[in-house]
Amino acid sequence: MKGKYSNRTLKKLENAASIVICTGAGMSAESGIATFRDADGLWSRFRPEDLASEPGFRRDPELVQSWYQSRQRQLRSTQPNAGHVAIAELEARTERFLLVTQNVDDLHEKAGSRNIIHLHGTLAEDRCIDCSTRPTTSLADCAVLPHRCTKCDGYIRPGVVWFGEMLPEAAMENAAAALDQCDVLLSVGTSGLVYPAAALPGLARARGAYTVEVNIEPTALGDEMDDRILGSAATVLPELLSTSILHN
Ligand code: BV8
Ligand code: ZN
Repeated sequence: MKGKYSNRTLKKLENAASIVICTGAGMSAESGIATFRDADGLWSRFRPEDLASEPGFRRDPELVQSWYQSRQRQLRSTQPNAGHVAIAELEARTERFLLVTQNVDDLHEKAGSRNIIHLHGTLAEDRCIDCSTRPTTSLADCAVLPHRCTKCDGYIRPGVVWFGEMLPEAAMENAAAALDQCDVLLSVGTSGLVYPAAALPGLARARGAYTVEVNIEPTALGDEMDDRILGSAATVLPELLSTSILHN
């Protein structure tokens, strides 16, 4: 295994006092959650604007609610993979660590990660699109759609950030602050097409961080990084981040 990863990357990881890991949909692929842009991805069946945007939601609330309902229900029987676990274990032994995810699933939490920023919200916090009231029944538990607010009869939406919506208040600020002084940034399982999330690795590099991409295929984001590791999250991360490889 030793020869599999560049010594420079191993050294950087071994000596890093501060690490930021950015994850995308590829992180959850081996847990059975479809990515957005791979051949069988979520977007291959729908256009993002039609589902993951407020105009798309208002055009067809029931279609969008059913899409999120099925994604929420899927999470109930979905487990984190070895990549999620490796990230949580690394966090436990790193002085300063931040996980910045574009994913709206709860697999990093299920694997034990603590210091997480969900740049695009999560599937766990439905709310009324008009009065923001949190419903007592989630979309996943709603027997008959459309699911409406008991207070104002507005439609219930998922607590995710849609295209054209601002990210959560402090999300980018906190992520950028962590990048300011991180020694190593790992970008895992993202095509790097969605902004402002896709700008984070470049920010880190500009501030002196050593940046590494882990992906099953090369991406434009990875072209700008110090190292690129071709492989899957659930295979590479347990090896790359294992104490055996980093401390001998
Ligand atoms: C905003 C939540 C300010 C919902 C999501 C033109 C140019 C630049 C920007 C824009 C533009 N026009 C509009 C914009 C802004 C827009 C944007 O970036 N659009 C893109 C499409 C060009 N961004 C926004 O609107 C953001 N807000 O900018 O606010 C503003 C306000 C008002 C008006 C204007 C601007 C909000 C974006 C958030 C959208 N919400 N998700 C939900 O999940 O339902 S996006 C969603 O898609 C994800 O959260 C994630 O961000 C993105 C998916 O990307 P990835 O995670 O990278 O997944 P993908 O499938 O693409 O790639 C998977 C990768 O994994 C692949 O590389 C694959 O090879 C790899 N992989 C697969 N398996 C594995 C693997 N790797 C490792 N191991 C494996 N096993
Ligand atoms: Zn309401």
